[in-house]
Amino acid sequence: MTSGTSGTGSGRDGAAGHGSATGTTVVTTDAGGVRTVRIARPDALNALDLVTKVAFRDAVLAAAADEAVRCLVVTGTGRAFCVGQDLREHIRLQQAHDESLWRTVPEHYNPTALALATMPKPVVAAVNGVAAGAGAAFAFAADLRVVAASAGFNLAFTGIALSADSGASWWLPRLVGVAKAKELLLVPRTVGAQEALDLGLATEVVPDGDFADRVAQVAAQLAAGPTLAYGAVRRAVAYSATHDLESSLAHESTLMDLTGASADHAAAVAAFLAKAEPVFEGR
Ligand code: T3D
Repeated sequence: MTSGTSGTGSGRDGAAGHGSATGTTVVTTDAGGVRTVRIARPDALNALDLVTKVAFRDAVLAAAADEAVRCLVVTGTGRAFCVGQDLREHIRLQQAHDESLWRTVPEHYNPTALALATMPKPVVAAVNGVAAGAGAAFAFAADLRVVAASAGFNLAFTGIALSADSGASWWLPRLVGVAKAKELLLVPRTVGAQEALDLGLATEVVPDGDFADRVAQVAAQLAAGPTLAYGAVRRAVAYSATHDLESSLAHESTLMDLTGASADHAAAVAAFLAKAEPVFEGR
């Protein structure tokens, strides 16, 4: 396993970080096909200032593009996962009439949200603490949300008179239904881990003491799985959300052709018939 400490960019053996006056705010580590991207501003509850937004986006895009990465884990440091926009920086930029404020959704949040949702490999949100605003939306884009028992979600946007961004309005109704989505957006509060599990926001709740081990176990299992098929499942589910049955059947057919011709499929069928454990190469 390697970990990064500074600088921009990412690599299997290095960091995806963006140095700042206060040091590195996004750190990547690699272990056995699992890329972990960790927001590291614990004193600010991992709020997204400009430096962190850029570093996080670039780290997520790098994980998406790297074929050696077979599972991405996004997480936070300290008592929060990520509380969204850094409101201290935000007010400073507002008061300075800084135009970069208006570019942050299209330039930072949207590419990050899209890459999390569409990269051809599984994504796990390891929700170690409270996830708010854009932070919650990024967690919603993951396939699995492993949530620490002390963590929670807060759809904070309207609390500061904003609508919703980073896909929050897209994911929420799909995860919890339209009525609950509106309630959580109109009357923001911190939804605790157990309620999040009951609602379908969390896929799993883990005692805090077991959290790191469980995340590592889930991620390792996915990284050792049939990556091509996982990516195809992501595409199929996303496609079906906006298409009718007939189109979705046709799309499934295309993806079955793709995965049916894969090395992993042939090897897994042979392993099944030989009553052996399959070994997936990810292709
Ligand atoms: O440019 C654009 O287009 C805007 C894009 C916006 C995208 C967004 O993400 S909007 C949503 C921004 N986030 C929020 O509004 C969340 C605000 N925070 C909260 O509602 C609460 O802090 C939490 C529910 C997340 C956690 O509550 P709690 O009770 O555990 O902690 P706390 O006491 O409220 O906060 C602890 C500290 O963190 C506190 O600072 P202090 O008093 O200890 O010096 C608080 O100010 C700070 N903090 C929390 N959230 C943020 C933050 N500082 C800066 N930015 C934050 N987002």
